[in-house]
Amino acid sequence: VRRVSDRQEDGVRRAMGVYLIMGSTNVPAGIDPEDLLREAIEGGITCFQFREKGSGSLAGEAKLELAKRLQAVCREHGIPFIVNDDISLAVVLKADGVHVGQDDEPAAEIRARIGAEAIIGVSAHTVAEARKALADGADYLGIGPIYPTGSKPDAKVPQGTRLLEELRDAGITVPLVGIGGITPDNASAVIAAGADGVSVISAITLAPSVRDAARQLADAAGIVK
Ligand code: TZP
Ligand code: MG
Repeated sequence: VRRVSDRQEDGVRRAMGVYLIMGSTNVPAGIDPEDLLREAIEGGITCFQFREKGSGSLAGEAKLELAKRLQAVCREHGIPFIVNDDISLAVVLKADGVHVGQDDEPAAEIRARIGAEAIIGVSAHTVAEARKALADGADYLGIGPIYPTGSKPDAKVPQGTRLLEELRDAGITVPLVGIGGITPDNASAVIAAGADGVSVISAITLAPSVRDAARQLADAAGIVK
């Protein structure tokens, strides 16, 4: 299996800490996604995923332009820029990685397109899905939804922190990030269950203070700067 090197795995694990996911539809009206991202970085996020998805989302040139702007901000600050689903976009932009779900291309095929150095994340909902993704060469797994989420209409039933615990009990040591309904109040439970970090949309994008929310999540996740 072709996976990132051990040295890179440390970087991936650290990047999972506070992993912001965002597309244009997650951003409140009147706010520039670039400004929101900058503020989240000031607050301490460690990774960013561009997820342009769902009704009202951008396509074509507008999607490409926004992706480039957000990637530039990430580069300025040394934050990994991961693209959700759109492998071609990731290749064109030379993104740091991609994140895919169970219905997307298998990681092994993605690896052939995106290159040996890129980070591949896969969403998994069962131990079997996790093992398959790892066998295919995934570098980290997204586990969830942990708690109920308002950000993904087709999300599966929330399963709490159980799968995280099961995966660690099964001896799986790869970087894991929890997702779904995670907030500064419940983030420490996700870490305690075995996650290396927390990924969030609304806890940051809809927060009264994006900076404070990111900082609180970083504290709860035990991020050491
Ligand atoms: N996958 C599982 S839950 C989810 C995704 C993309 C949405 C997470 O959004 P929020 O607002 O952090 O619950
Ligand atoms: Mg997908």
